[in-house]
Amino acid sequence: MASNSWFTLFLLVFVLSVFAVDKNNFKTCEQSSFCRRLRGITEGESKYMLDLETLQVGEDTIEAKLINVEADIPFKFSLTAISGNIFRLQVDEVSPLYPRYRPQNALKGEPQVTKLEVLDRNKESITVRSGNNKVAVYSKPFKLEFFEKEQLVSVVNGRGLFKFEHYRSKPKENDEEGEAQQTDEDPGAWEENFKSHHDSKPRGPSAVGVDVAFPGAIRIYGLPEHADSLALRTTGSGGLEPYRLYNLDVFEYEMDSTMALYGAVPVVYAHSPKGTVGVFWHNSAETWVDIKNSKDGNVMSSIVNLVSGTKTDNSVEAHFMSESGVIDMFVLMGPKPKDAIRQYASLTGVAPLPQFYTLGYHQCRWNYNDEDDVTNVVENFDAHDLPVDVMWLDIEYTDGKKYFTWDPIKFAHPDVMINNLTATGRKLVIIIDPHIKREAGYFLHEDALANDYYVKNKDGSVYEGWCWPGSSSYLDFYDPKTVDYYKGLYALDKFKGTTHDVYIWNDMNEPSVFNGPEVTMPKDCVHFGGLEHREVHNEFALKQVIPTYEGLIQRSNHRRPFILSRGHFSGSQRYVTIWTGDNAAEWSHLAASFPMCLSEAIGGISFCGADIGGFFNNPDTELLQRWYQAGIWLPFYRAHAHIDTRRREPYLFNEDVRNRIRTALRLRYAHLPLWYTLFWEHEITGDPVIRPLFYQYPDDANVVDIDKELLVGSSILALVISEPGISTTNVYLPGGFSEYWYDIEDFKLYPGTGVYNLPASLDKNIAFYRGGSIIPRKDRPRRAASLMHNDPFSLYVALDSKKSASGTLYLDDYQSFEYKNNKKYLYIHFDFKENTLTSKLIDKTDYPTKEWIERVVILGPPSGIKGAKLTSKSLGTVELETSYDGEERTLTVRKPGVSVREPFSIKLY
Ligand code: NBV
Repeated sequence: MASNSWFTLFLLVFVLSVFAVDKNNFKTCEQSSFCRRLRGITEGESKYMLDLETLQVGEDTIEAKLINVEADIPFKFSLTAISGNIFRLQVDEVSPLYPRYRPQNALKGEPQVTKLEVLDRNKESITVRSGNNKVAVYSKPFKLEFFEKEQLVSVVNGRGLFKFEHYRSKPKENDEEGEAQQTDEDPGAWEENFKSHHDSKPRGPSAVGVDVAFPGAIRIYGLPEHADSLALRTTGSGGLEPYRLYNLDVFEYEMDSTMALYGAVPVVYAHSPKGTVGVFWHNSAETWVDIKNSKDGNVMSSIVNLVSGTKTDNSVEAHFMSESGVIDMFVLMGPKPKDAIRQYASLTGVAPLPQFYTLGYHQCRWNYNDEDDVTNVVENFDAHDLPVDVMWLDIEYTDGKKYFTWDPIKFAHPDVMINNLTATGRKLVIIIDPHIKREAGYFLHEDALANDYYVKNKDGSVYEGWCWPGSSSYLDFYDPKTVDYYKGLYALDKFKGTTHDVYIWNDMNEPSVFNGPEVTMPKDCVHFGGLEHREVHNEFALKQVIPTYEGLIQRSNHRRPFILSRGHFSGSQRYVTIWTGDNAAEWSHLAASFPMCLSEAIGGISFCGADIGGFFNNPDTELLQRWYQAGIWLPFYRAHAHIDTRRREPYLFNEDVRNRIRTALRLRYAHLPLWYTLFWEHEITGDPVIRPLFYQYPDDANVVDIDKELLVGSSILALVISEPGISTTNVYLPGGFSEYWYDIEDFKLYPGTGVYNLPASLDKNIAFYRGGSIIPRKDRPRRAASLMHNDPFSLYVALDSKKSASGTLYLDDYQSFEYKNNKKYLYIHFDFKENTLTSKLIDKTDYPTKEWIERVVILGPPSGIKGAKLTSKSLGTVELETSYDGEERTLTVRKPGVSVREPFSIKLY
């Protein structure tokens, strides 16, 4: 064994033994001083008062002094109307001892304000209006009530849990006589220990928090990332910890847990068939959120309701608690899920359209051993007719975990390997972690030391932690000169061996520090400008991926970047794809992939996936197949496995397994035009690419707890099968009698009347087309998405109960920024009614595509059709061949042969 491998083995054993799954490595709320303090506030009249005598009314904002009555400390309160039915509530210290931090990159820019009108004003309160919405702000006790069209939808500080710990000097421990001072402060307020770690808290306590109630709501969603159900659960009762948002590398994370994971998106949506309202808590410090969800309504209140016939409050609530920063919260007034999610997207941005190939299948493993291994894997995919677009290299490709270098033996000729790959239309993604090996002679480390690029300890020395390379330091992405340098590292002449076809995976960027508190960076580390790590922790990963993104653009400004990031925060969607990290080969982890990615999607991050097969351990073939089948309905489709697992590339299995996986892969590839169109529509509207059922069917109270189903756009409903050995499964089809659903394989029709029990053998891919939609597909099997660019389209016209349908198709060169820069794209609307399919361009743009319409398949077709006529400008009117298949389940119109570029109509007669 080469000494390098011994070292890796040693590290593995080290990591497995020291940091193996163990809840004790991570704090509970009780072990976190600020969470304990804020959670311990007694409910009742708020200790804060708004001094309405200081009220100032502006065009879009009202401002006043908020006073902590007990300590006589003044704060600045403001309420601003933001365009698109959003209110922004901010509280900051008037003159803080240290600057209070606001995240730098979660918002896509300064939110656009809009007019606010005062409706009523007296000594106790002021009521303002913006659009259909009204806010009543009360002075004493300090409280805000939000109304949507006169309906009370949200109450801020109704329970009086508002808290803003102002910065202050540390009280002296001893008075003049040397007597210890009496203090009722939490023992962890000024310094705190966790296991062997000490947090020196040089600035003392600085937490902020507030409770928000959502009267009338029946569920609350959001707060990714957690391995939990989509609907949040009531915390506190039964000892359930609050949902924690603190980006952490949790080794072998467990299911049904409110523990923190790699990403933090502090947005919630409270929902009922009556309406939806959201709150975005704009804060990047460690955050805990206590939740009350009426689905877990407590038994006592139900009994009281029953006996008295009255309704006690069992509404939905969230209590946000952050360690530092300011109170900056956006109330997203909805009124429907779609509106609230668009409002959130209007603040934090959308994912830019990815390249087409990124939606294909990705093959990853920790690790492909060497260049030949990579080449062989792709050859095997080809030999077995299994499509694949991207090969991935994990940390072992580097020279001793020194990122931006190649192992001189195993990856001695990366350019040759990459050219082999790209010659067949494939791409390569390689990993770049944020820790830097502290090794003399390593150019990056030497540059970082010489130019002061690293994060510091509180005493100003360079921070050293332990990660894959051993002793490591961490680039400080808060320092503009580090950011500039980092961008440059991705240049082709700097990162030798890479080409335009190499893309990036930023892993371990929570950041993961093996010997740090809770496996991360100590909170008292210091970033550029004197920022404490405590303030910025959840934003750190986002800070890394921005220069990665810009570095890739700087490198190849004609290709859209692709970056996978593990750590994430609000706003990460503007730069990266994410995945659910180190899951395991267990059925429960397959099940969780749907709610976890759905939660991210409503949190603005649609481009999400889970490691197919499970990262840890070996899946049996049944689990593996179900995973390949369900995974095609998540936006990011990548198989990945831990270094200790058996090889599991799909061609390694027997013919039956291979065939099923091939069928799933081909279904994925056939639907790539739909995925691509949805990503385009996401970019222009903010609508999530995958959607929970409550998003599309907000009036249906039956869907609020559905975790096993999702919608791809509005046209496909997919189900994850997450139990072994089953031959039938239940599926809920929403929408009522008049909503039609067609099985995507045999096109059988099911009206949306609720639960069906359907056959679910391993051969079955369970998904449905919604009647009323037109789904663009490319049905010719290819080896890679990049080889499908010029392929013709098949249009699947799924008719609704009125025999009509509509849909869209977006296309461009599938890789460059020409769609943005020069409007080189086509966005097409298809409509089917009165037996005629028509197409027209939505935007006045052009793209000289060779793509054409190969076939139109009509599901639930009208009967008695004898033929079809196509009319277009260039072809005139031509007769087309038609045929009914499967006892008139479908009607196929063959070879319209018309370019998608020109408007056409096809009339059935
Ligand atoms: O780089 C190795 C792994 C990677 O394969 C995985 O996908 C990441 O989530 N990485 C974590 C490091 C630690 C694995 C135990």
